[in-house]
Amino acid sequence: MFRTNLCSILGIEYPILQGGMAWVSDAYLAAAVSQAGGLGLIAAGHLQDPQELRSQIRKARELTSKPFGVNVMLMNPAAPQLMDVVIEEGVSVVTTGAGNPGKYLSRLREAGIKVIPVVPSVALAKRIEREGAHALIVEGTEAGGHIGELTTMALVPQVVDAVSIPVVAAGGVADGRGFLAALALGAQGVQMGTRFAASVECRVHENWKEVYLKAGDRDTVVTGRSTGHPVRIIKNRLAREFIKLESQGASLEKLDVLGVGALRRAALEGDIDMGSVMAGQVVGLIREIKPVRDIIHDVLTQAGDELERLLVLKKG
Ligand code: TUI
Repeated sequence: MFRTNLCSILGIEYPILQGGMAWVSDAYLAAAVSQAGGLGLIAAGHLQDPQELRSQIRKARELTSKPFGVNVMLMNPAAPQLMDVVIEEGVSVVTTGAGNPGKYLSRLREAGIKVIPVVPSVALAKRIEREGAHALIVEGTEAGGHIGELTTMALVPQVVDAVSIPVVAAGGVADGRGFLAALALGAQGVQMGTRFAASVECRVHENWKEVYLKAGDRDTVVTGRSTGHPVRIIKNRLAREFIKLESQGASLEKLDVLGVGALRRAALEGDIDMGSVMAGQVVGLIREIKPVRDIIHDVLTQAGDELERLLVLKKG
């Protein structure tokens, strides 16, 4: 069902990737998604100790024999050491975010690891294809966390036209309608973050999940535009104070005081007031915390139903 070439490249059943979310997606979530036929990703964005990543990878291996991946956030100062561990452990797939992974590509390829960088533009997509990526995650500004400027709807078809490797659409996808739309734009799969964070298997703090259930379409906001590192989070006291400081032209140091540790505070400690609750704009679609298996099943079923409806429309 909806099997694409991406499934063969990654050795997965369904073309659904789980976003690698720092402090949110650990070995348990990644293994659950892979076990259900998608591609789970262990996030390393928050890890400073490479040995911690090693034990996460080994944990996931205990939980599933299916392929899974690691997401390395390139702004993390520990990224080079984390890449070493990924190579030593022979993980199936690496996704990267927040930068150009060019300098790691040949080593990862030589180790037989599939590399799927997140790109926010056509220019970077073309460059990374030339450098040897196996596929690309094209992420629109609807996504949660660190984001680019263009929307998924506008960016995905432009990248699809510009490259010949498979494209995975991310940002704004949380159900079967988004999945089908992404395929219609030429993507061979989707990546979902917010939807999988709101799963039974995700070990993020319960307060975070509660926030997702209550949130509506206008409840996210972009912080950090003035710093050059825009981050979409739930509108809370932290977001309001951060944006106020930015509008007053606050220094990076001052903003850092508010921002550093904020994601950990929300995800681990459940501080949903002064913590950074990252979420995509689709958070308004999250109405239930579901098991990962049901999330994937429901996406595929809804996509099938919607496709049938469109085919009836086409017949007129
Ligand atoms: O990486 C993400 N989203 C993330 S990472 C993260 S961890 C964190 N962030 C802030 C504070 C504390 C922890 C939270 N969310 N998404 C993938 C993504 N990558 N979105 C946009 C990009 C991107 C941006 C610029 C990729 C490449 C790029 O290249 C610039 C260049 O030309 O080098």
